[in-house]
Amino acid sequence: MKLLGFFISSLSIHSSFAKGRRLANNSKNNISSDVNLVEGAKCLYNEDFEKGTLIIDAPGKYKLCEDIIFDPIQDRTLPITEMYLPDFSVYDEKAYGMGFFAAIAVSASDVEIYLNNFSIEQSASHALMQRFFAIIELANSPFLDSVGPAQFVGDDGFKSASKVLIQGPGRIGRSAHHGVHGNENQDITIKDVTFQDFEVAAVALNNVDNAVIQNNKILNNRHDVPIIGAFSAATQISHYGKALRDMNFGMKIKGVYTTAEEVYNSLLKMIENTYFVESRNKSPTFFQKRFPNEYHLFHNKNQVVDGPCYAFVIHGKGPAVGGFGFDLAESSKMSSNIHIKDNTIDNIKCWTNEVPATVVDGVVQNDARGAILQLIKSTSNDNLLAINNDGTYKRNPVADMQIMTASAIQQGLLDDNPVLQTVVNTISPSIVEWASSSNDVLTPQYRCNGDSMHHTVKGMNVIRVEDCEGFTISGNTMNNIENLSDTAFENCSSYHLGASIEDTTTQVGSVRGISVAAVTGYGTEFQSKSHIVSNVLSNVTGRIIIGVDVQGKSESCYIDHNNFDDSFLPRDDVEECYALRLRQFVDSSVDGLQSIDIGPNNGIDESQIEMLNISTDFERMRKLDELHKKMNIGSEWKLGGCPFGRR
Ligand SMILES: *[C@@H]1O[C@H](CO)[C@@H](O)[C@H](O)[C@H]1NC(C)=O
Ligand SMILES: *[C@@H]1O[C@H](CO)[C@@H](O)[C@H](O)[C@H]1NC(C)=O
Ligand SMILES: *[C@@H]1O[C@H](CO)[C@@H](O)[C@H](O)[C@H]1NC(C)=O
Ligand SMILES: *[C@@H]1O[C@H](CO)[C@@H](O)[C@H](O)[C@H]1NC(C)=O
Ligand SMILES: *[C@@H]1O[C@H](CO)[C@@H](O)[C@H](O)[C@H]1NC(C)=O
Ligand SMILES: *[C@@H]1O[C@H](CO)[C@@H](O)[C@H](O)[C@H]1NC(C)=O
Ligand SMILES: *[C@H]1O[C@@H](CO)[C@H](O)[C@@H](O)[C@@H]1NC(C)=O
Repeated sequence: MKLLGFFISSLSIHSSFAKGRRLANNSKNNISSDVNLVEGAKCLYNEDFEKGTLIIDAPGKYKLCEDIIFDPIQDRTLPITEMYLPDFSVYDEKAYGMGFFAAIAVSASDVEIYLNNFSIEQSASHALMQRFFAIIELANSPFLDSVGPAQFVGDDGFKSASKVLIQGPGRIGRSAHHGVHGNENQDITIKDVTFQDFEVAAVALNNVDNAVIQNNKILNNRHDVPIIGAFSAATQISHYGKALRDMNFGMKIKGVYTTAEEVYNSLLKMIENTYFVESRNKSPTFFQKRFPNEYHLFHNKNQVVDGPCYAFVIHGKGPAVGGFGFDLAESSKMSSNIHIKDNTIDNIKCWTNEVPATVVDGVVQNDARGAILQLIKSTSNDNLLAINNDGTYKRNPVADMQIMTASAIQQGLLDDNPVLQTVVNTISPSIVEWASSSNDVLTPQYRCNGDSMHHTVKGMNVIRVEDCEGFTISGNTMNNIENLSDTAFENCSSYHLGASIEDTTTQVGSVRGISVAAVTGYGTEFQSKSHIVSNVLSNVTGRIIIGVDVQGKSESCYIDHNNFDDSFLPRDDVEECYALRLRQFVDSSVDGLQSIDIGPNNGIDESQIEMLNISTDFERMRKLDELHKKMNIGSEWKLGGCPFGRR
């Protein structure tokens, strides 16, 4: 497998060399102000991305030499669900088993990428079909070993990038998840970049040491997302459907013998119809009229991602999918020395779409890829997806395929392999039996506070720093921040076990400008405090709004000169609004070494500071935190899927 990595790197370097000639002959590429910076850098063109992800696994300097649209169609004659599948003789089956997760994957040290005043983005079609994506992934895999919805780490092991510079001017555009994403990185600098049209976050780094995110400009997150998470579930499960079709699988569904081929064909048709609507730029009205079933299952009424939504996230080890941190983690699992400075963040709209998760014998029912078996939507009057009012199974091609796949796995008919892993499925035999029958009645129990993959819902957090020692968040402006979430689902029998329990009624979340949790100062002596200074938040929409939220047992932090412009108050839709929120158990005495110091220049009085007294919930809080940490270790993920789903 070592050879494979080498092969890919030589492939990418060769193609870049070939392009070098073009630069010399193209005076429009001679961007004068940058020429010194990018001297010796290899030009990147669309051609470098035709085969898929550009893998950078050796030190080097690169620059964009034209606007790049990542659209790696491999074979137009295949169904849309297979058009973009990587060539596994070139790309690692495990890392790329769920498709091209990045335009550029950097797994080396000393790499400089100059955007060179050009842009790089995912095509709208690829963004539709590949829902997990980063323009730049700072590793050879999007997840650590045994973490995530499948096993992504190949025989080469997980390799992360260090000493990476991503330098603007230039634009990092459309991405189904992140602009830049990484795990376990060191020395990452992202400067002067314009970010636009990312769905989850412009930058998300887990367990990073020494990062500078400075002077970047976020114009907006993506506001034309056509579909919700359920569409991703459809495309992912379709690959299992194809395998089941090829082995002539069939079973009773709702009392009638049904072949995998029939279900696969209907599912494919739905995906193709949705692709048609997106690729021809058809209106939602057209979508609804022409393809009502597809519209009912997949249409995104808010046109923004229906899950977690940030500008910048710094987190400890492991993916940021659980609740907010509480106790300080051990140093090796914390990010350190982070600077988020002088960024302009504008026009962020988020929709926390709570997906009620069916629970059987204490276990959340998710399919082989970790997507929830969705029986109902949390809101809207037409909310039944896979259950009828009388409690019988309601057919739809996505649920049918999830059920068939579960049944085949339970019968031992699907071997676990890197491209079609089976361990993640938790759909139980009793649910399969229910769906097979025409008149069995299910009285579902719904677990709330999770999204379509049962990630903990956390509301909106524009800048989130968590599990971190030593950070400066300064000089950032956040303007036009809008909450589009619905009210929380009411018929919950339990709540996500990884959720913050400070207030379950805020399960679809508050709007936080800056959230820090389980953070401390620089260095082990705590002599130098972390800083949250000179940030501006303005024009925020939401029911509960908090300018700066210091969560968990955070310590050693200085907060001053922040300006929360709440001149828009009072407003009917805003129920609670605080410039600053602290927990009573944190030490906020001025000048204490480990205290949270509130400076005199935040322009707020006591009425704008909320002190949460959650002492009575301490025990539960601690239990949750243990789960949170376990997840970060990664051992829980060996079971597959979201570890909380198992409890
Ligand atoms: C410059 O390169 C383009 C291809 O990028 C080619 O079509 C053109 O002929 C070249 N011009 C010269 C003067 O070499
Ligand atoms: C490119 O820029 C360099 C440095 O500014 C300049 O010397 C050179 O003439 C330029 N070349 C073209 C083709 O514009
Ligand atoms: C980048 O491009 C814009 C217009 O596309 C131009 O106004 C600007 O001067 C360029 N910046 C640099 C550094 O070349
Ligand atoms: C405030 O933000 C909302 C939504 O983001 C936007 O529609 C509105 O124009 C903004 N208002 C001002 C005064 O900028
Ligand atoms: C909640 O449960 C009640 C009683 O079972 C039912 O009448 C109501 O429709 C449910 N609401 C939703 C949103 O499912
Ligand atoms: C915090 O809440 C507990 C229990 O509700 C109460 O006993 C205690 O007095 C409260 N502390 C403060 C400072 O309000
Ligand atoms: C967004 O915030 C949530 C949680 O506070 C509320 O329940 C929603 O009603 C609110 N949505 C809108 C559109 O304001």
